[in-house]
Amino acid sequence: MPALSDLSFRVDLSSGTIAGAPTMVRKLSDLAGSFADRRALDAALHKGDPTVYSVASVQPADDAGQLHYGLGRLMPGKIGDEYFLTKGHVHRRREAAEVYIGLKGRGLLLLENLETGAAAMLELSQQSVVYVPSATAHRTVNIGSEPLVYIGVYPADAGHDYETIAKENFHHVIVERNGAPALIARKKYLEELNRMREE
Ligand code: PAN
Ligand code: ZN
Repeated sequence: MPALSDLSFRVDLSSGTIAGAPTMVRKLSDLAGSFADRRALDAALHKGDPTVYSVASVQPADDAGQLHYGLGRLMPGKIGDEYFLTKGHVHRRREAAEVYIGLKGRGLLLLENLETGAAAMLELSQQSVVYVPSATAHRTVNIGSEPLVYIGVYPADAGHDYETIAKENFHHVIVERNGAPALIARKKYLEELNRMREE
């Protein structure tokens, strides 16, 4: 654990960085398995491979009882009708919860409880805080026109399980419908896409 005097960090909301903290970047090509509309994704990748989001992580100590946090910065954009999103995960230690604090921009958190199948989209913007309970997969989406910036605080021993999500993806998508975000079952959305393309 660093000295008490070294535990304050300055966050830069415009760059999404924290002085002294490592930043991880995910590009569109890293999210190939995340978006529903493969054709729209291929078309976008043909034009380039932009950064979709970054996370600057502060991890002062790793033992149980400690906390880690990440400053996320998610760019605005869409693949087909689906808003730019994070990969999403469930915590490896299923009981580990998380608190998301919105700092800038307009976003939503997609939550899916792995045990009950319940799903919801919750506001994540400048004046909202979202509690992510145990055993709940979470993915951030940007529904605005500027970068969405937020902090997620989670137990140091939570761990990130991306494999469970990679296997089946989230069962819902957040897509733009009549100019507003809508939560739709992935299966239904894919059926709609196929039907539209057959016509
Ligand atoms: C967040 C996420 C961040 C990026 O700090 O790590 O939003 O999303 P992915 O980790 O799914 O790529 C968090 O939930 N940490 O536990
Ligand atoms: Zn998390």
